[in-house]
Amino acid sequence: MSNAIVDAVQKHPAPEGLKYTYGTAGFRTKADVLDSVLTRVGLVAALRSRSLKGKWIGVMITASHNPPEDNGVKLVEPLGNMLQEEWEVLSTDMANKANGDEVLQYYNEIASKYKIDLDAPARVVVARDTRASGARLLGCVQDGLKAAGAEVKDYGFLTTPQLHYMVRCLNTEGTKDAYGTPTEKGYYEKFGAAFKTALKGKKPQGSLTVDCANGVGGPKLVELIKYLPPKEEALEIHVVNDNVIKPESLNVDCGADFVKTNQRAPPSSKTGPGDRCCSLDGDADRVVFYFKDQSNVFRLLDGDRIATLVASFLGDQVRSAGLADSIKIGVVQTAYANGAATQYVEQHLKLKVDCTPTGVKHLHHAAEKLDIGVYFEANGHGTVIFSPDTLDTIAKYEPKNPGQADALSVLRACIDLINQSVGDALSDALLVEVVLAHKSWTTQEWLSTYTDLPNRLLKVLVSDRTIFKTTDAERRLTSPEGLQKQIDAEVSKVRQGRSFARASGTEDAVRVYAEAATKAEAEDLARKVAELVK
Ligand code: NG1
Ligand code: ZN
Repeated sequence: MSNAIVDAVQKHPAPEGLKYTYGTAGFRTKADVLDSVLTRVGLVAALRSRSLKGKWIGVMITASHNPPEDNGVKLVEPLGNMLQEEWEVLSTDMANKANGDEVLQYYNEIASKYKIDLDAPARVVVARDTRASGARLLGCVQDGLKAAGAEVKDYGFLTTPQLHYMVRCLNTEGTKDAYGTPTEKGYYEKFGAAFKTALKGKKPQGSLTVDCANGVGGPKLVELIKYLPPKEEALEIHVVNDNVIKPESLNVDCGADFVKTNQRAPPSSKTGPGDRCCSLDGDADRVVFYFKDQSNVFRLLDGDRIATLVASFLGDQVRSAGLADSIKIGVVQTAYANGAATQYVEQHLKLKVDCTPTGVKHLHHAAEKLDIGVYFEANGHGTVIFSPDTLDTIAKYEPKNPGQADALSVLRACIDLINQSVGDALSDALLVEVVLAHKSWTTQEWLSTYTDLPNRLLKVLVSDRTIFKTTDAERRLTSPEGLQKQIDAEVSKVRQGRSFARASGTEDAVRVYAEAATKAEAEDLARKVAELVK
């Protein structure tokens, strides 16, 4: 095995002078400098699996919402969670080893430090999005996995959440926690059936137009539709921007990130006032909704809106089922959540809100502490997780009347409809449709639950972003010294002001967020804070 590892690493030499970091989204950068990283990630994946006695580990090759020339890779833990933090550090160190000998030495060091039996089985699942560089990078991972003697299942093209689903299914097969059949068909059957049951005969109003960012979500949604009830009985879906034959069009002028960042529909959009639309990102783990109102004004329904909608619906179902005393719902947000959304959850829905640092793993961990944890980043990445005790309570509960029985069956179907392993744009979009259908709400009614505070997000290029250190879920700076005081002074000058600055985990920049009572004040505050950061 030793020679094979050295050979595989030498086959994909590391470019000189580059430093790689396993960040919030795994390794992510220009695709043409990633070959060496992918081979090393293959080795780490094999080690991680062996350290867990041969449990399946996932490797997803994607750069999500980033431009077509980028790519990336992330590792998935056995239940579909993000990689453990300790292993992120090991991955970073491994990615930066210069040559075959150093890599082999580090491989053996990890094995001895974690008492990993190198003869134990290693099992790894791989999949990729539709980027042109994906096939080459897959080859690089395969070389690493083969050298480490791992058993590999290659699922070809999948959305990121589908890969997480496969990993969880494979590791729970045949147990009491079995999550589903680890095939694409199994995924579509599970979510399709849950959608039908959760609707309970209610027909969503109008149709839904789904912009697939010209990414892998397009063909997968087309497939999923075949497993949904016929459009005459349930939901009519129009799939747009699903051109994966032209990978250079991925995320270009379309997709969830374009819509959220630019606060407008993709220029190619042909929908009219009131038409319900949503956009996925390039690997279909984010979704945002939107529509044009009667005055043709673009209206965004982002991750905060999905969280409030879903939390309120699940709260209603839990109450109607007679379970309000035993099950508590909470919402987890980041500092980017609009202040009006936080206030709506706390004061109107009367639910607890937790705030965590940016990055889904932080939200996920916080949500795991709740009976039902609803977590979404404002950009549309999120899901709902149910604790094992809550699942047990819901499974065993005997309804006392037909009303309770109805609510209970909807609740049970929602558990199946929501991807428990990770935020899943396809599953989230269907969930939103279920909630709107049950509430008989249009997007306008959904929007009118509260009014967003005007806000502005700016990206500031600085010479060294590592000097920006934060506390309080990234809402306050502890370094550079004195800067937070200056920000506070600016915030106090505007009505309902809130602003914070933090170093991005995925780009070489500092992000500045500001919100205030009026658009002018929010923009002004963002500009002033950005000036202070520069
Ligand atoms: P950074 O670059 O650390 O702000 C961005 C998003 C996160 C998360 C990650 C991973 C914003 C403001 N930040 O993180 O929410 O999704 O990318 O994709 O949207
Ligand atoms: Zn994504």
